[in-house]
Amino acid sequence: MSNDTPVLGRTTPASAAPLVSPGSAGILHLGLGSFHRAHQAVYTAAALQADGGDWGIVGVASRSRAIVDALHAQDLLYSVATITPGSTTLTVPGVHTDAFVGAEEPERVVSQIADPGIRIVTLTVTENGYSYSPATQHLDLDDAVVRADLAGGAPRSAVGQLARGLQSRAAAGGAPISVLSCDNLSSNGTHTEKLVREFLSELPGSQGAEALAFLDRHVTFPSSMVDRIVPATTPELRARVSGLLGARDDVPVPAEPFTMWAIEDRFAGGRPAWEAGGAVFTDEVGRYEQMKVRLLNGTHSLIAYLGALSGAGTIPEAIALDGIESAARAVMRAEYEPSIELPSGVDVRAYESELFERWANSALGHRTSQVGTDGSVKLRQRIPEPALLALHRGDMPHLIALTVAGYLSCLAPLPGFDPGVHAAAMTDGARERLAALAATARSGHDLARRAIAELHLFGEEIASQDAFIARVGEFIDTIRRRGVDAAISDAVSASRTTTSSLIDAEELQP
Ligand code: CS2
Repeated sequence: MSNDTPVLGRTTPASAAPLVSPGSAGILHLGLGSFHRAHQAVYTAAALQADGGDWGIVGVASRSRAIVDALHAQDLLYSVATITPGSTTLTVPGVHTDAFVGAEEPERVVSQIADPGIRIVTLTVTENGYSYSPATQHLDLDDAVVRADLAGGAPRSAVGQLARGLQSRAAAGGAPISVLSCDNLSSNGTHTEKLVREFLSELPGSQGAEALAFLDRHVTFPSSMVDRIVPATTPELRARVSGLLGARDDVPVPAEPFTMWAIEDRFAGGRPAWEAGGAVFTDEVGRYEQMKVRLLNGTHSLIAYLGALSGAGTIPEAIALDGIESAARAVMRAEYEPSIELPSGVDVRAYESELFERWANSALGHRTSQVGTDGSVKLRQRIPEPALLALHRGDMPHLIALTVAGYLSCLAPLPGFDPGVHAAAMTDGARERLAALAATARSGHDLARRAIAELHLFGEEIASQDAFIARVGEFIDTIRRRGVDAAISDAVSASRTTTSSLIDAEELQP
């Protein structure tokens, strides 16, 4: 790309015309990361093209000034690169009317939520961004940021910003609004509402009362299930996109062709015609979420941890390994499938075989370290409920136990065990606490017991499941002594011979 190449922007011939003008925002979005830009923004572009409306998006990056500066330098335009091994297709959504950094201007987040022109607040702040305790599932009152937000400082947590914004909105007349979580949390709408209500209830005296009454009457929190694999952008992608576009784009977003959005249709102040982009409005969002969070995300975590331990830097490299493919099939069929109620009309075999195709998309370069990051909060969503269901019906969920063993082996290796570079690249808020436990653990079982039973890493109920904890411990020891392949093969054969297993062992074959 030569220095004369123009930067993507409204006046660049290469740019698609933006679909919105400043001042036409109806949506405030918290979490201006890649996922939002390749998912909700694309659906909103389709809605605006089909149906118009004042549904421009004001994007709030939680901390990153770099993304906000880059977007402003490009008149808030960027491209989404839909990638397969044989093709790269570009689109420029053009739906943002403004962007700013929430950590720098928290009061602006509050006043935007109070602005009657804004009728929906959407969120992609990751599983980590909801300030709840994984052990109790309630607002984390031990978190220093939550405590400061409750004490009345400019709010820094997403829940604090939502609660303070809704408080101002209630005081300013209380125009109806909806808050739409787009993160991989089960019952994400209900969960977000619970946390906002807990925040308001914790305020001293009757400070939160007006806002709580406003929530009862004019605020809805629809749940939604979002799905699109969006890896991190690389310098190589930037160069490729700029070449194809004929204009420099510093913040393109790579994404797979597959995309899905299932939403509960409960919007207090109206909504864009997102169905124009293929969104499904349904009363069965809970089922979609459960299917996706377990079959896709739960299995994704297994692939990421076992892959990293096998030396695979990317998900397609990992799933190409026979042992990991068998483990992925076994965990889906024997442990996740029995735990879900399928949405009407969904063919689970077709859904699963599509998942294997999506994971095999080698052009995406989706890293095992990206999927393995933040396991302490992600696994809390993906693992305990299906594991407990299996345990309560008398089955050991060997492959879920192996996933947890893979996670602990990556993040908290026992002394003398090196999980490799891909595990080292995973970041996790619990890493330090887990490393301290591992440093003095006498065995895999000791480590598993401390993490699950003492730290309550996966909630309270599973903390008392001794047989499960022992199985996790055995796998940690096997990984350390005989290698990850041996642990995979033990888990897959144990899963096949589980006497009360709901499925025929033959079905585990691809
Ligand atoms: C992944 C998800 O990083 C992860 O934990 O499992 O981000 C996954 O790629 C998306 O949920 C796909 O929709």
